[in-house]
Amino acid sequence: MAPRLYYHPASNHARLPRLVARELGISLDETLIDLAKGEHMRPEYLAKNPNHMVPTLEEDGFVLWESNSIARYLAGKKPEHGLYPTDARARADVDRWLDWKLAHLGSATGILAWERFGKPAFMKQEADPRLVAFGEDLLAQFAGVLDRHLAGRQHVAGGRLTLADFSLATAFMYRRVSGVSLASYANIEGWLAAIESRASWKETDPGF
Ligand SMILES: N[C@@H](CCC(=O)N[C@@H](CS)C(=O)NCC(=O)O)C(=O)O
Repeated sequence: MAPRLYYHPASNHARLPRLVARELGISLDETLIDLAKGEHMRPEYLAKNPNHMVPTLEEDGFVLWESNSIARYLAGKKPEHGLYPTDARARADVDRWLDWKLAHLGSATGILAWERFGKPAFMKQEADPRLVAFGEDLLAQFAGVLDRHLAGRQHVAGGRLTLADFSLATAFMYRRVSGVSLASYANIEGWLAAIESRASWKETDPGF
C-alpha cells in the first residue's frame, strides 16, 4: 500500500514531501486535511499528529510528522537517487541546510507569509507592523546568507540536487502573496527558477 500523506495544498511544509515523492517516483496516497474546516483539530488527526499540523505520513502503522523528517524517510527508500546522500559529510551538509531552513529562513518567510497573507485571508485581521518589520529583518539576514552561498553554485549542497534544494525552495513559495522581493538576491532567483521549472513543483502548485 502506498504511504498516506496528510497534507493541505497551501502548506509549504506539506509541499516538501509531495515534491520529494514525485522526484523519486514514489506514489503517495494524498489525504487532504482541510485546515479551514478545522480537520487538523479532530481527535483522530491529533492522535497522529499532536501538533495539529500538516504534513503527517502514515505507512503500515508507522506515523511520522515534521516535513524534513518525512522527506528524509522517503528519500531513504531510494538512496540511489542521491537526494539524501549516504556519505557522512555529504549528508551532514544537507542536514545543515534542512535544519537552517526550519530554524531561520523558514521563520523569516513564515512570519511574512502569515502576517501579510494568512492573517488577512483566514483570520480577517491586519498584519502587525512590528512582526512584519521583524520578519523583514530576519529575511534580509538569512536570504543574504543563502544568496552569497549560491554564488557560483547551481545547488545548495554537494554540487547536486538534494533535499536541501527542495526544502529551502518551499520557504519561498508564498513570496508573491507576502510581498517578498528577491530582486536583490540574483543567485536565489536563478536557483529558485530552476526548481520552479521542475514537473514536481508545477504539479504541487497551489495556484497563488
Ligand atoms: N515544523 C513543521 C511545521 C508544520 C506547519 O507549520 N504546518 C502548518 C501548515 S504550513 C499547519 O499545519 N498549521 C496548522 C496549525 O498550526 O494548527 C513541519 O516542518 O512539518
